Amino acid sequence: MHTLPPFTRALMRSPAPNFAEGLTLSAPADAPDYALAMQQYEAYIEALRDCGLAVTVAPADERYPDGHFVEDAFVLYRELAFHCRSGAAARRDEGESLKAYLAHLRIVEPPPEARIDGGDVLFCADRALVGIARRTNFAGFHALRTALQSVEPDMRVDPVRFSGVLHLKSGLTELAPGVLIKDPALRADYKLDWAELITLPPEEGYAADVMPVNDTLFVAANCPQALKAATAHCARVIALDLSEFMKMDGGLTCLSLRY
Ligand code: CIR
Repeated sequence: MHTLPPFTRALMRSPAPNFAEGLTLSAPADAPDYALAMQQYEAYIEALRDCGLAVTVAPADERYPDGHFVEDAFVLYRELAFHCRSGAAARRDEGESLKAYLAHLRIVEPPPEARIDGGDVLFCADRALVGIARRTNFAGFHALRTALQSVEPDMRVDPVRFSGVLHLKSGLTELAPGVLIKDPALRADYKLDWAELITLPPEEGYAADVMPVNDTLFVAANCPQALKAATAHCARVIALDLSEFMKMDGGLTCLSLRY
């Protein structure tokens, strides 16, 4: 995989007041708080703007309580905008109203049987990994691989069957080139011995979803081991508290599309 140009933009969608009606693997112990979620959301936007990105925030859409997790609706790579169709029926049409914001890119529609959530797609080192579990099927993987290879014919795109977390990136992301950070809850049917692997303690598993933005690495707040690993590998680290989104199984990367 060739080096991507720096990110200059981010697309986001404001959380709707009914965001607590979104999907969860298990009901949160405390109900998510909308006012606090919005404060956390504003801090996230400001942090991306501090990195020099032009951030566009689409209006909330109450039809989709998970609609602010925009990363699941598209995979962006260079001029490609691959429109994902979630394995969760309730989320399958979330991307429709985002297309207008991505009209300058080449939007690719998958075939009807393809299921995919962008949260299952990890670009790292020399390859793209596509998690196969609840939300993404092999038809989705094949469609995305074809689309990515239409941009970069020699790109390595591998399927990764996994369990233990919602999305592949909930449990595995790239902290620095060739360095992966992992939630011990993730079980993946894929060799990771080509990378340096940092496995977090179980209580910090949520912090396995780190977000590199040019020269800055975003990590979840209140996770000391993850912060230590981040600062060891990256000169500029921003820790963000996303407690209210975590209650809805959402991590750092899923709140924005960076490109
Ligand atoms: C869902 O279950 O789909 C949402 N409540 C959370 C989605 C988070 N997305 C992500 O990690 N990529």
